[in-house]
Amino acid sequence: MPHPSTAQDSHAAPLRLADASDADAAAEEAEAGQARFDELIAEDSRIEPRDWMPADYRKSLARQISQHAHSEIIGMQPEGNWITRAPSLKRKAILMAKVQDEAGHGLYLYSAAETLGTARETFYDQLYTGRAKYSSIFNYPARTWADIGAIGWLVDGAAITNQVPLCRASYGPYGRAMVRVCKEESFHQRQGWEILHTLSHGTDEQHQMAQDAVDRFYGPALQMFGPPDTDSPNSQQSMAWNIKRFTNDELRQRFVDMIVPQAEALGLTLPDPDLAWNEERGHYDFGELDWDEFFAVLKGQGPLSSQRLEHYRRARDEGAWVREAAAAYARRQAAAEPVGA
Ligand code: FAQ
Repeated sequence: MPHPSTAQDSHAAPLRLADASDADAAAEEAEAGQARFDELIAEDSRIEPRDWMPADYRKSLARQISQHAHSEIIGMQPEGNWITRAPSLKRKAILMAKVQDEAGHGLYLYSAAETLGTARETFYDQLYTGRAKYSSIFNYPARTWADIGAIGWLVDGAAITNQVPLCRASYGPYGRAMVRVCKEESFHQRQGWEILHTLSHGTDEQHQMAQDAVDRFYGPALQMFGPPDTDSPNSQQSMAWNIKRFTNDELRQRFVDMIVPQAEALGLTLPDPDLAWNEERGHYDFGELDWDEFFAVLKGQGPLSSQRLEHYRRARDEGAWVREAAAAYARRQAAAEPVGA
């Protein structure tokens, strides 16, 4: 009878050989995958879900796309709050359509994120448990009807400025989702502009309401582009991967340049005494934003951070029976109708 350790060794040796050849094959595959990935990025082509991609690329995309999806979903709250109080039937119908669009954007984005290999329930749980980030802007209250105008004009305006370049993001499902999202965001921005224009040219009180909304939303809207480039740990790599095409500061500048003449046309002022045309740069200079406030909001200390999350949790809990019923129905349908029948 062989010695126990000899017996073990005689079984273990071929296994180690198999392990080694598997590891070699995996390394070769990764090397070829990386080379193909680098080639696709260098020629500005798209990466698709079944393509090999570096683990960090996958992780960073899942991070950005899921945060983006969460923003759309939480972003329904400030405006949803005004559906019952919209000043006319027409305004109510428009606002309902807009809020539904935001839900749709969230769903396209969760679908795009899911193609990276993480189930959407995992992303939902990250939001539910407060571990996920979503856009800082949605932690601010919509106090008056004019805020709905300011959200459309400034928040959707900032979203479009940020998202148009994302239509060219290297990850196919994300870029394609952005094309449709941007078309809808353009309508959203337009309706916000129209609300503010009406108020701005209404009574003195209405004009003041519009000005007050712009005063409160201007700074937080500029912060939607993210921290200054010097404080943006993800930008450089995201740009090397052709996910982001411009830095946070570049897009912020583009947005300021766009809204200054629009504010003039609205008859409203932007609340920044340092705002001035810089002939040499060919851009508007603008004042420093309150970055302490921004980072506090990111830590969950925004004016309505806990309320937003609580509302999301309540809606999710109360909707559990609908999801269960839909899943049971889908199972029953699948059992009754064999695939291809
Ligand atoms: N709020 O290194 P960076 C909308 C985080 S959709 C919260 O510069 P990155 C439609 C960032 O995630 C609005 N967190 O990061 C709508 C990172 O954290 P992490 C949402 C922020 O990714 C309208 C850390 O700080 N849009 O409005 C914010 O390169 C009306 C370091 O920052 C998108 O999500 C922020 N503002 O650049 C709906 C667009 N900024 O993950 C309803 C897609 C940064 O390392 C009503 N996303 N952080 O822990 C992007 O373009 C980018 O992710 C940026 C941030 C530009 C947001």
